[in-house]
Amino acid sequence: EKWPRGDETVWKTNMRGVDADVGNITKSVVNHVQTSLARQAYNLDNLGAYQAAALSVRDNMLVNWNETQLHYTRKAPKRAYYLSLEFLMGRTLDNALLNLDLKSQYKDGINQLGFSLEDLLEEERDAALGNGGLGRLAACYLDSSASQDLPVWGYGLRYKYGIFQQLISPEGNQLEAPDPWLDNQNPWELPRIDVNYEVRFYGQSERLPEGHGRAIWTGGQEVLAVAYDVMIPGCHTRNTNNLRLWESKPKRGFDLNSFNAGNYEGAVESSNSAAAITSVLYPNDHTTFGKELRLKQQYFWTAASLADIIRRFKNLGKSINEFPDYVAIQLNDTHPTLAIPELMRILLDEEDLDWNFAWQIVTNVFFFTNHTVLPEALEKWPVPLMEHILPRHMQIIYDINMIFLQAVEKKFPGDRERLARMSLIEEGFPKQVRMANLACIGSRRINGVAELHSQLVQTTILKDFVEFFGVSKFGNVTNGITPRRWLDQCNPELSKLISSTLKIDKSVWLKDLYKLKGLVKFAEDKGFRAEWAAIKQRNKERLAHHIETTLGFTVNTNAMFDVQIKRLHEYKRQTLNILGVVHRYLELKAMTPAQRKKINPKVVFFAGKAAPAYYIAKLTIRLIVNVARVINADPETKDYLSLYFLPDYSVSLAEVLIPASDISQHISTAGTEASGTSNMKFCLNGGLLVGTVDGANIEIAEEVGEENVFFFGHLTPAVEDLRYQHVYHPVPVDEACPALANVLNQISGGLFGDGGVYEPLVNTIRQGDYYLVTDDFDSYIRALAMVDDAYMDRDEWVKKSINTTANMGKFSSDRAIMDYAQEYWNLEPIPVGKD
Ligand code: NBY
Repeated sequence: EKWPRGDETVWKTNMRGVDADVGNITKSVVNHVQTSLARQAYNLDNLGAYQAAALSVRDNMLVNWNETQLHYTRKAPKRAYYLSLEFLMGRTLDNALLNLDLKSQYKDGINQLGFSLEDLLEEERDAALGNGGLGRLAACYLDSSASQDLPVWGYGLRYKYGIFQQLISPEGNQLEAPDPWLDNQNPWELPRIDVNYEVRFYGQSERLPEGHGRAIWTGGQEVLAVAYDVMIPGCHTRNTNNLRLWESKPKRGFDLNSFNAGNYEGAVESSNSAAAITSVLYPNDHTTFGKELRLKQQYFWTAASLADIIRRFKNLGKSINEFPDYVAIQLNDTHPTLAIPELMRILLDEEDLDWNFAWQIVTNVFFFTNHTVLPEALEKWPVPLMEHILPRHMQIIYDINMIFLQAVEKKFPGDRERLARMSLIEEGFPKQVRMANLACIGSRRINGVAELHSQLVQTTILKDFVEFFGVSKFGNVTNGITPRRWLDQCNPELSKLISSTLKIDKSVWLKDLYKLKGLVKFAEDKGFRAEWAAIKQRNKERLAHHIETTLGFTVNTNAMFDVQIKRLHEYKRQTLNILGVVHRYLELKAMTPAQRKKINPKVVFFAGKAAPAYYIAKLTIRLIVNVARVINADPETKDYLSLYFLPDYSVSLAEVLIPASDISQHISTAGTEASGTSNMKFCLNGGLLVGTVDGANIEIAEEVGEENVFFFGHLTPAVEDLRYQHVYHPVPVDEACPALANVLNQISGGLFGDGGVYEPLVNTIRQGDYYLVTDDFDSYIRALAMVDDAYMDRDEWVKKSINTTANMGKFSSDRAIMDYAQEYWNLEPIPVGKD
């Protein structure tokens, strides 16, 4: 058949490229207002204008997207796929305009049409398809893959509802409301009704008698997975990658058999249950609940993604044993681990390969990233649930386990405890499948997300596996962040100052972040320091303005801004922070007015969501809100200390908070925070850290110099011992830490409203103190005092700030993604339009 059909010149002359010209931009925006939106100039509001602008930008992205996909198809390189149940994308328009280098033209065009681009940007709802660091990391890696011209696609789920909206009741309780982010239509997605797969659940699996591990899986429920594509533009490159999100639909709108039998409700119910699979993101970070629907989400998504990947591979016309030469699949935590038995099922039952051959392919395709060593976060699925929903996969998991344990027995004869620890099945009532063990033995390589964390993975949760496979199967890729969103987009003034100072176009240093080193020498330049400080001040005013307009509070912008923004969790120790605030408040109260005048004024900001069922985390929010209520109203102290809990933390709120911070807190108990990524974002924007010797804090200090980080607290090796002591000697807070005891007594005594309410929270410290608040409190208070002292010498502080930003090159997600490409996936950049 001839392609293109018809007259080739008609096709060619009508194909458009990216329009950079303001005249064409206004033409395309107006065209979208008239036709796509069916609206007119006289009744167009900001939302409509945003949608038209977004559709116009989308047209430009699509030109690049099409070209990129065609280019990849022609070159047929090895591709990598990033499987993540979460992509915390935030807003798209500003990022797309910057990556396409079209922002100033659109600004002019939008102005000519009587709107302001800044206003339109605010109309966009965040795509909040993630919980926290893990989901945002996936989004940064997509940006870097496209920017580095790597052929990488993301695969995820198109949740109808993203992470819940957080409301705070007058008493200070977190309330959760749904996040119907698709209600205004989403201009950034392309429905691909023609790209769909059937996914089976339940039914029966029958092993074939002479089957070499083969079986036939039939019956049960079949659900349709429909693709939605989201374009991922690279920075200053035509490469535009794809994020494919699956939506679940009933295979037929109605089950006609039930319908004909008069069971109308039953028919509708089956259609409801299919759609339920992708209806909502699970709002837990760091705990698993073994919910049936969550398991169905995981299988639905891995099955559809693998079917799609295999179909694309088969179009190359290669033989199946070449699969690992053309495909690498990165598992973002254990959530997609079912892809391992699913690929085995396809190779055995559909491709007729024998077991060993299939297993060899599988173990060369998958790569696994671990994001936590906290025991409560390690995914386990009850065997009875797995047998019910995925009977074939349970058989395969048993087969994998049997063969694996035979090999372990051979290497370590008679070591029954080792076998029990390494088994894919944890004994108990019920038995459970250990997903981390499965991900580990089914993958080519395994990595942690910062040096310390990767060491802990190898010496704690996967120690036995290191002894079995050898250490070379295990590695580290320290996390990174995209400097496009987390500097150029969120802090445009700083970005401009950097370009003009270094005399390097931002398109260059944003893609080679080590270039920031050139700023070091300007730390000694007085004029430069003044400009640097003035930008920080304007960012503080921008945040204050945001708070004033959204919450109605007037924030003191002459104060130091101290920020802790992250999911609420005991291991992250927001408790330590709020107890520190109370301590500071009590000290201020004890001072004379003259003494107070010498104090460095400070505003403390918290933001973050608690998992809806995490009682202690929610109580911590309540305490913060009520401490804020009291101290912000105290006329004696409010000029020196104020406190805000900003509701409904999001990517967009982070973009306003981070550039405004003088200091931020990353204060997890040593050994518990795998990496942290907001620590990198603050430092990149010239904010300093107060933190524990944990996660990526350690590597940040290595890069920027220990003199520029305020470290405190016990080190990882001490943690286990201290905990052990607490078990046998319930923490004598009064002797161990009188300052903390005083704070706890004030809270219990009702200084911030009914003290009884906070007893369960206070008791986590008095009894057990698993996260060592008592052990680290004095050292924490001393670190904060050092922060105050350092801030008093503003010139020195600004030097620290400049030196910090200047030494953040390592933490670009471009470095991280190239590390994955080279050391894990064996992937080459495939730039569009350069050959
Ligand atoms: O991943 C975070 C780590 O805590 C942080 O230190 C690290 O920087 C970041 C990126 O590597 N982990 C995280 O965000 N985890 C989750 O959000 C999460 C979500 C769901 C579940 C477990 C963890 N789950 O089991 O459902």
